[in-house]
Amino acid sequence: MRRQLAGSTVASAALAGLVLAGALAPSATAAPPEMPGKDLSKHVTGERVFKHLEAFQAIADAHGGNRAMGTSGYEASAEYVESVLRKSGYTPERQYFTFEQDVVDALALTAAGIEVPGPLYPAEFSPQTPQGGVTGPIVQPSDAMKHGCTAADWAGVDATGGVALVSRGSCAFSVKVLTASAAGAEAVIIYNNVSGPLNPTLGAEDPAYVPAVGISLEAGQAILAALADGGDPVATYDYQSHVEEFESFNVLASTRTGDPDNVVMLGAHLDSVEDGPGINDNGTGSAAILETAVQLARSGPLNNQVRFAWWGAEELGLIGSTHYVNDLVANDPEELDRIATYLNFDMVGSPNYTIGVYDANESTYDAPVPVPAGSVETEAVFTDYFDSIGQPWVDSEFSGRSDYQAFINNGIPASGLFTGADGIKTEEEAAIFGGTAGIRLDPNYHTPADDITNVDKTALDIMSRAIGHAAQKLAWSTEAINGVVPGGPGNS
Ligand code: DPN
Ligand code: ZN
Repeated sequence: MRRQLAGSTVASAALAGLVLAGALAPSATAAPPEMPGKDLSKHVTGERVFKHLEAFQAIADAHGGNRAMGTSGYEASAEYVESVLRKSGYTPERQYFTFEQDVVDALALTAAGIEVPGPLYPAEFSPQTPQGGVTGPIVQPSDAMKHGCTAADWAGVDATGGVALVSRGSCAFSVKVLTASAAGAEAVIIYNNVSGPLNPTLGAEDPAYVPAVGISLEAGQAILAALADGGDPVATYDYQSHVEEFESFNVLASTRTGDPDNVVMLGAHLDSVEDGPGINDNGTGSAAILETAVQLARSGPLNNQVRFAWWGAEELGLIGSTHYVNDLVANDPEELDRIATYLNFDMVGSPNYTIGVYDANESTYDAPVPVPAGSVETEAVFTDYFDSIGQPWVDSEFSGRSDYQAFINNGIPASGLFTGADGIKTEEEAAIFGGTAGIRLDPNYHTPADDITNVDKTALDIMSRAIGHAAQKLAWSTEAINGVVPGGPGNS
């Protein structure tokens, strides 16, 4: 029924084109059906999205400098999103969830007379220390690289009661910890072998582990320099935590029109880290889908329903999006099946940006996660758009490192856009997009400097328009992704 209606709309639009376009008429008749309504890539602009970013910045400023899970800054961010949505005719809903999380009671490391600069990352699955910490002589393996991967690396070293200082490299963190502990060490400090912090995991629990902590290469070098300077060769590592239950929520809103049996989802996490206002990460994605919702509500009837999600507690481990998907898996699997595809936007205004598209077709990166059927076609919505306007783009690894993870783990196709976080810009990328090679794509990632002054407006504009375009295109048809024909059977 609707298929015919849509067809006749297209025919008359094409006819109008024929009359107006004159000489262009022959190619116009061969063109695929045009989407009706105004072109959202012209309306979801960086300028409009930036207004929402200013609101998020003002919220952070008024609430202690961040918008993190569980804070009044998060609540105010949600209220802002909800109020904009209501003005556009949406009925936003909160989906509350609870989860358990470690709360740190004590975390400190001193070595060779210095307080070791953070961040300190207790290795995942390593035990806590007693209160007051573990104190012992600093001991290092004898291998040249200080990797400490084999018993031989510790042969001839008296590590008993010591705090082992080892470098990342050659073997798993768990092997380093077990080897040092077998040699008699009571704690292990692992420093990075490349610039930047180290957040190690030991993979699983093991009673043979001793407390272990990851530090940056720079912090490791500071310890070695202090030792060389004659600092007291003793270290104390102190770490205790306990588990607490927290509550947070997602904000969800669906278009009033469009087929609820064939839903296109757009999501962005609304929470920041505790350390900063989170304007690029992820005010940008949140603001871009908010403006997309506003503009889509004004763009006329839709074939498919579009659902927007502002996820909570992403920064604590993709918790809100995982809750949403797992809840559907457990309680309403048919509703999950109605989701045609999921588009994720996490950081779309990085100061040293690349225009990145999640590489679902694995043309550049092998994906370390499942890539559901339809993801390749979802990626193509973005890449075809960029190609059509002559905008260069690069692949960004389809890594699952954001809120699309739960969707792809449950067979929902996905893609998304990303301008970069802690990755280093290559010379090639600098040649394409400008910016500075050799430094991070977002030097302010997860710091207090991730603020409104450090968002790149060009990147934000390019990405916002692409998001508007993708929403509109998929609201028109997901046929390429899941074979559902607009207005076809079961789709009215
Ligand atoms: N998940 C990200 C965050 O919110 O911090 C950013 C990120 C995604 C970083 C993918 C690296 C790769
Ligand atoms: Zn993020």
